[in-house]
Amino acid sequence: MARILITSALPYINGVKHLGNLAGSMLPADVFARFQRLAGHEVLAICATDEHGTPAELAAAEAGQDVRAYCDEQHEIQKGLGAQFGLSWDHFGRTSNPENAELTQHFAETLEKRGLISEVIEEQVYSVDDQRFLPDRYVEGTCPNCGYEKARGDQCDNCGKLLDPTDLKDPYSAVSGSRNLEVRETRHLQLRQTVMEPRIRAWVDAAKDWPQLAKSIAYKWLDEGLRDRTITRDLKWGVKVTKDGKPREGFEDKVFYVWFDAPIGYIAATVEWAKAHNQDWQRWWRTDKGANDVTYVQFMGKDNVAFHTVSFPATILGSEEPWKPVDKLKAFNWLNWYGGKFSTSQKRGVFMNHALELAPADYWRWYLTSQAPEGSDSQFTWEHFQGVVNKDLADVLGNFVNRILRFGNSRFEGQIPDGGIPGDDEAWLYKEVEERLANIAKLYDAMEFRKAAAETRALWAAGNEYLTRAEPWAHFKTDQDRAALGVRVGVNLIRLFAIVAQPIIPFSSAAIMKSLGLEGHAVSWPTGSGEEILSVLQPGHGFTPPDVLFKKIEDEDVTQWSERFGGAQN
Ligand code: B3M
Ligand code: ZN
Repeated sequence: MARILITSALPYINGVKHLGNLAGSMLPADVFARFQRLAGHEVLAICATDEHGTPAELAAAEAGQDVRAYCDEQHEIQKGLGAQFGLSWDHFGRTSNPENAELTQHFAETLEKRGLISEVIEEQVYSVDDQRFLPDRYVEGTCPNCGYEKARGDQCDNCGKLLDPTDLKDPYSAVSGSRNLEVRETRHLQLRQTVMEPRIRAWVDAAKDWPQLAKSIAYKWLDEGLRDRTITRDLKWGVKVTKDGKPREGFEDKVFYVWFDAPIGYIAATVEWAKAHNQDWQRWWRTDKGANDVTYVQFMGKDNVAFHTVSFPATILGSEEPWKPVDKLKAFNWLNWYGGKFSTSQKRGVFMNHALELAPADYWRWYLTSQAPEGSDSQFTWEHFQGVVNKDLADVLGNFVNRILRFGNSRFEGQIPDGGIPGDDEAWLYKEVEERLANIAKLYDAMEFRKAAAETRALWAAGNEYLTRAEPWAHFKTDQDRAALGVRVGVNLIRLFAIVAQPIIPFSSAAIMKSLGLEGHAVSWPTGSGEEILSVLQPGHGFTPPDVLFKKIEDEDVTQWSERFGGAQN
């Protein structure tokens, strides 16, 4: 039994997340966590809302709310949506909690003692009309890289380039729209990443288990050369800057940069979890306290990779304290919305709350996992969503469950029948089951989610193929034992299908288990020979056909949804 720590990028607090956010971090992290639990490992799955920085302040201002009140409300909303999507976090914390402030201040003070932080005078954009500095997203303007006119001070949403507010052309204040801006001097703390560069490079070189996308992004940054990075901002909302545990002189009106405290939030949320459940967080995070046998896996979209392969490692390695660094970093490309981008700020695409009004969580989970933007970006369209769900869930899995349980119900009184001797058809099936189960497990371990879903579907399809070969309904009149064998194997297949489906479609998996009278039974990833796996449920075991498992998505639904949410016309 291994111990696996799983974190997914912390969703910003600034509103409900869209399906792209879900597909590129929270959902695959959950699928992975569920699989590893099934496989018998000790898993700790941690997430939290990322509540600091300009995104939070700007969203609160737009909502006309005090930022703390806004965060309280949005945290509950995101937590609730996560639960409705079946995201099985062990803990969903908040970076605005005291645990994170304490750790963030600890890291900054420790890094300073190691000579890795320096106080510098910086030039920052200042708005004369707003009488304030405009860090990060408080300033917008034209991207120097691609010419996009609504680029934000920290990053261009169009081309993805990370920016400094002073890089923008024709800048204006996001608060007031004022163009009466100046560059003024202000005191800040910098993390000396330049000093850390060889150390970080050596660490990336040694990282054997990172999938390709993460590794190539890490090298791109290292090869461009690291820059010292300012880790404080002229803002009110955030973690206060301290020295020796007291407010730091000259920094009374400043806080740490959100990207400095957010990854520390992974640790802080684990501390929250430990307090809530009387557990030991250090066992997961301190290599001197047992975390050396933890495998730590991170999930995130590609735009977050640099922060996790360079900046956060600079923080924890630079502290020279025995923190547990990431072992495997899984990054995702974009899920696109009709060829364009999902966008929170522009409210384009489908958001988690609306998605649940349209279709059950499992439809989304299946679609977003089987079409995960792994090797390249993937494209969402309503027709594609309809096609995938109807084919895979309704036609392949749902149809199998219905055929067997209906037939078993009408011909064998809703109980697994005895009789029949396994022959060629069963031998073929046993082999299929063994091979596909091994493949699925291997693909999950490698975090190849699209392929794991495809192989899961192939296993379901093998069930249908078995029925085509064994034809229990055709044999019922002439050879009842053969029909009985088909049903017995079929019902066992249903149990197997529900278990292997559990990481991706947990709600449907539970519904199927319920129809087999196995509601709430502890399950684990099936091991043993195909024959053993398909004879767990014995003659006499009762079942009830479920109501419609997967209602098909109709053409009218697609028409309606396209009208409501747009699509091609965007
Ligand atoms: N909140 C960005 C994002 O949601 C950021 C991730 C933080 S991970 C520590 O894309
Ligand atoms: Zn750009």
